[in-house]
Amino acid sequence: MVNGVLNSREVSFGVIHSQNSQLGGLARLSLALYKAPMEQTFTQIYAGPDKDKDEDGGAERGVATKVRPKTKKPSMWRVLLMNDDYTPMEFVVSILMGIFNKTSEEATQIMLNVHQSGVGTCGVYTFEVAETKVAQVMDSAKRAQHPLQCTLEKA
Ligand code: TYC
Repeated sequence: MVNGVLNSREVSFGVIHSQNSQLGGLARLSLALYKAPMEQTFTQIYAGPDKDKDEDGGAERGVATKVRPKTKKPSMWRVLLMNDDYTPMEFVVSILMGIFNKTSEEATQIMLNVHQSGVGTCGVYTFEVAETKVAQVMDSAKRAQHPLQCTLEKA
């Protein structure tokens, strides 16, 4: 199966620009998500012989493609903070204020919710904003030598 992205509304058989195989899996994912609002995505289901050549006495063969309509809204991602027994409460509050732009009251509420329930939401963002915030949290926690964990999930 080959996945790709085309600019045009028409999907022409046989013209499939394969994505750069040198890119890593995450890079390909980011690229696809970034391009999604502007372009159509198609999936090649089966690449058989050229239908026009009629090499098989008129049997229905060829390249099956699915064309999806243009996507307007980007998907949203929830950034989650995990509880642990060692990260100081003050550090978590400072992370929520500094990276997630919460007020002192909001940050304290979220921190206490995570402390009591085990997990809590810091915010919901587009993929690239969410992954940047997760990286900032993990970097700050690592530098301060706290075991604080932060992840993202599709909203
Ligand atoms: N449980 C931590 C403590 O008692 C505080 C804490 C809250 C840690 C939220 C992580 O995401 C967290 N010091």
